[in-house]
Amino acid sequence: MKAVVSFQQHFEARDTDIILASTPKSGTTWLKALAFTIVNRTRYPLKDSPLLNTASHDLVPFIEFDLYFKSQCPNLEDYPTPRIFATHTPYASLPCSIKDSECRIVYVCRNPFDQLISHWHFTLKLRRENVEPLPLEDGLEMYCKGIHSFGPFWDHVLGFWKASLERPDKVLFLKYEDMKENIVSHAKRLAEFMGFPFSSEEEKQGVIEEISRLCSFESLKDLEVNKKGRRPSGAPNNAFFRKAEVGDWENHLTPSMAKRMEKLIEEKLGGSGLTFKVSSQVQKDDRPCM
Ligand code: PAP
Repeated sequence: MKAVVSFQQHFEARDTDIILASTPKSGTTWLKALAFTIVNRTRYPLKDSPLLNTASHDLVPFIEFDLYFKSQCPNLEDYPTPRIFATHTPYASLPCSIKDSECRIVYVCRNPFDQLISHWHFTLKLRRENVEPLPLEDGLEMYCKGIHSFGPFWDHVLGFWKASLERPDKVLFLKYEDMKENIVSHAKRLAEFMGFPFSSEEEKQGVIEEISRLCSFESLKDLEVNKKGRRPSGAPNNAFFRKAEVGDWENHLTPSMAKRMEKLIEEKLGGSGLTFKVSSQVQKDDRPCM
């Protein structure tokens, strides 16, 4: 909380900044890898990409956890332009300078069913030895009550969703499931939005495909740094790479748990125009979950 307050009070966005935003477990690690690699592709040839030996979370720091957690006024002047930062802070709580400047925000969201399961697994993996594992029933109960890192899921996604509708040049709203379905078209869209479009020459050479491959789950999870490395907090980097599947929730939630989630999401997001693909099967005929 202290770090978020310092971020709100002291962070001065530049017009050239790129802010990657998400609620936890929605595709942040992936988005960081893609944004960093796309923006820096002329600086680092892909075969020497820093992504090969540095965790995405070290290449693109979280403003709250990594920068303002360590210091109330971190020195952010020396970051190369464009500065790329990440945040889990909800839209309503972002500093004015982010909202008022020309800086761009990329938000990635994920269907709430898979996001819940991914978050639950993450908390199980990171829990201290003396803490009992949280039963999924209790995790769901907390989720439904809005007890969640960085606030209730629906408030988080709706804040950025509405901002993306009002200011599409400022906020790009991406969905994890769409990216899984067609990463090349999304990488292209991301590059254009960030102001680093691929040239037709690059397209012909297959650079977008190459970047998409480099940043894929399969590629990143097998890198030494992600298998063995650790976050400064001690958390293993491999905790950020589990299954990366659309619809894994079906292996965990009972029909009645799923029904409860469905009702909740309908109640919270119904009428907003925001829908999600919730399983690879449903994905085929592109039906929303509500
Ligand atoms: P964070 O918000 O704490 O940084 P985040 O990266 O958003 O976490 O979420 C981790 C999820 O993204 C994991 O999903 P899972 O639990 O369902 O498996 C992780 O496997 C997935 N993930 C990590 N890297 C990638 C990637 N390159 N492509 C697709 N999914 C990924």
